[in-house]
Amino acid sequence: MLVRVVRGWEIPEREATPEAVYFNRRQLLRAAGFIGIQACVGRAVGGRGPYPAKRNPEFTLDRPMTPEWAATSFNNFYEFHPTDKEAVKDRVGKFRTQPWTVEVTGLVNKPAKFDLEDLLRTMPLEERLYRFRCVEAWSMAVPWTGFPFAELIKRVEPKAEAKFVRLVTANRPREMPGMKMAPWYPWPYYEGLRMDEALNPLTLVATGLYGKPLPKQNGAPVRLVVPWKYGYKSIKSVVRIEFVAKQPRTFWNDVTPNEYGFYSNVNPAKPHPRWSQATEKLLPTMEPRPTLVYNGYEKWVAGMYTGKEF
Ligand SMILES: Nc1nc2c(c(=O)[nH]1)N[C@H]1C(S)=C(S)[C@@H](COP(=O)(O)O)O[C@H]1N2
Ligand SMILES: [Mo]
Repeated sequence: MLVRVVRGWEIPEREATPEAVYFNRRQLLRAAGFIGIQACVGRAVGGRGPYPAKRNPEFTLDRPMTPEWAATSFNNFYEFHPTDKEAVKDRVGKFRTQPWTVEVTGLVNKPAKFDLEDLLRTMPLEERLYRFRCVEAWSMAVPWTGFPFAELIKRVEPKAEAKFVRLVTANRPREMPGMKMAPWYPWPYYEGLRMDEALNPLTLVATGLYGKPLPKQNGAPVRLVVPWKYGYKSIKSVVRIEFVAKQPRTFWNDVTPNEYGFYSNVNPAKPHPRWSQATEKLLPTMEPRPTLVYNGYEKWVAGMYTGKEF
């Protein structure tokens, strides 16, 4: 109840308050014990499973890690709220993430239905610090837990004709209140990668964040993380993975084709039709920072491209 009252005065104020001031006030509230109750409750349930996983030292950051409260309270997840990023976390309660099955179909020798618990037991989980850049120009830097997508792909043995991978999010309008608010979108959310992009060692299947299972607002229980591409390629709450011969359609490209392409590689030199991509703003201070080509992952990914796939 207290949280409700607080939100009441936060919302109008926020519109007239610079982001930095707003977020600092949240930090104060948190220190005073008004928010952050979730952390204590989580501990009491017990059984941390595979978390935290061992950190892979290959991936280091050039900026401070985003505080956990910021990365878990400022979310794009249109299925829960199509416009208010701070409302998402308060609207995920009905979403059931257990049990969870990921179906892998299409041009593979070994189609499979993976139980998430089995994946957690059998995949090589590790922690990676990655930069994450939303096309809207905010960015964060967070510790994901997960395994390389390539490990899962190996298990299903794609056929030679498989040239692309298509991924689909859960379709549960009764548990995802944002879907009904925006019925004109082509639900369920879908994304895709070229096969070499899917196999690139950077492409992670994430099941955790900050050494704990993924919060629902961040795509529980399993999502993709493609750190050199704009955030919308990192599809959340994945239920189906299909191996296909032709470049699949993608959600944002279908909604706004002149603004969002298939590749969507981060590029400071290519402005969005409605704003520049030359700088980004770090959560939660919104401090500006130059955008890096391929989000700083050129060394790992530039070899896959001719230079035109932006
Ligand atoms: N299913 C689904 N996946 C999604 C989205 C979404 O609305 N639905 N939003 C995307 C966008 S635009 C971004 S920036 C990231 C945000 O991830 P985060 O909330 O964990 O920061 O998720 C991506 N994955
Ligand atoms: Mo985004």
